[in-house]
Amino acid sequence: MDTIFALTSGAPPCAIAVVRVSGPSAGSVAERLTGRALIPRVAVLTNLKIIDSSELIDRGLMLWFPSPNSFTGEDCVEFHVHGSRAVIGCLFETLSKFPNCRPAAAGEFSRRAYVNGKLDLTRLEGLGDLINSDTDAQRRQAIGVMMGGLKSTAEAWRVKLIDILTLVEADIDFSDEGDVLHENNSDIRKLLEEIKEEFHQAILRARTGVKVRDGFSVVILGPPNAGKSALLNWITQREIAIVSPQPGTTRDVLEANIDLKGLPVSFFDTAGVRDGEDLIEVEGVRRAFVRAKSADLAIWLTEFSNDQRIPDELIGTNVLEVRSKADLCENWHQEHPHDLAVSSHTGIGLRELLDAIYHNLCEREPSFEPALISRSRQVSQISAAHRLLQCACEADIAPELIADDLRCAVRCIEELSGKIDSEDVLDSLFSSFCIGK
Ligand SMILES: Nc1nc2c(ncn2[C@@H]2O[C@H](COP(=O)(O)OP(=O)(O)OP(=O)(O)O)[C@@H](O)[C@H]2O)c(=O)[nH]1
Ligand SMILES: [Mg+2]
Repeated sequence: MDTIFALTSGAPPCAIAVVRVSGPSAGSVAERLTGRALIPRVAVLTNLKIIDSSELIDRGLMLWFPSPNSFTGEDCVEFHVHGSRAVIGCLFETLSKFPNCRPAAAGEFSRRAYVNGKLDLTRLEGLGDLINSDTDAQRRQAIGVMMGGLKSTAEAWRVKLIDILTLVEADIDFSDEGDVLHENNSDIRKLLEEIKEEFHQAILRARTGVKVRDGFSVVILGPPNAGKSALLNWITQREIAIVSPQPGTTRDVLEANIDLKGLPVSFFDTAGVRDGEDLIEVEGVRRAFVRAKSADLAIWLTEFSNDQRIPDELIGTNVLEVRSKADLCENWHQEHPHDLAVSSHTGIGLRELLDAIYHNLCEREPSFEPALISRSRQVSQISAAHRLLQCACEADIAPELIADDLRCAVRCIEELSGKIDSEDVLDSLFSSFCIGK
């Protein structure tokens, strides 16, 4: 087994960089670099020297985590050095000179932690999401999973399924007829229905979890010159899109992400909707509608003076009608009291618009409690278990088949926490983790 190393802190230059070394020779590497005896779990200020030389690489902290009490479960040492490219480069070059010591691949520390039983897959996925979290909702969701929320839920499901399986197997052993569930076993049916419903609710909540993890999308559409680009710039507080009085300025779909009260939301600015001859503009409008169709919300933005109705292409899309350039219509409050109106020039109505967008997105979700399921891998495992239970719940099904469905459902739930034999699945999972994790 190789000893691996990587930078586990952010990109240099930075004040302090943390370099993690894990594997069988981590201890001897640390002793040779520092010339000191190792003290477990105590931060030691020490010199780090180039091997077989008195030349100093840097002076920093060393932390020694002997196996099994480390992140990976292996012998592990961390060096906290100054975060310059030169210091890290010199330290890496020195580490590479030790036999069987090499840079870690993406997710390799996590994979070793998983293989050594330190963390199950759900907790590692939670850890990955926590590291990648941009907004508070993402952080709250990820920390719940990282702390083992999904692991313990999956374990409870597994136990319930096995309990029902035991009852079904007893029924098979004692039943005279053997072709349908024994009459006094209506409680088996009840238990099957209950856990099926639990899976169903989990799948419904997962929609929110996936949204919080991956982000919501809001597309701004409207006629040319409606002020779509000015609105995007105001929302993001950046000069992302070109704003000009010339109709047809925006042609491509432009994207910008914001943190909307804790929700990750991507806003898209699009080409003004009109029938035109210009091929590029026609393509821009086509792309605008394609983007809107898969969006969580489309904003149809028009000036008060423009009565262009919501295009048919948006039928079936969640649309919020908004009036632009409210500053040009002094009496809009009296004349259009129910309209949502904004001005990117004066800021009128923009807070209200963001509130309306937030509520619109929230209303469509079953609950905004931090969800435990937020990855498509997890959703597909639970959906598979749910489908098996739907089969098991069918009337007149032989107990042997119910037992089969239950066994398969147990496997699906076990795979949720990572009892996965396939190396390919593990390869693809861990390669999505970053280097140093
Ligand atoms: N008075 C006023 N003018 C605005 C407002 N928002 C945008 N404008 C002006 O309206 C013109 C068009 O604005 P854009 O944001 O480029 O409009 P657009 O909808 O992106 O236009 P296209 O990209 O051509 O479809 C520019 O001259 C803006 O300065 C507003 O709130 N009030
Ligand atoms: Mg524009």
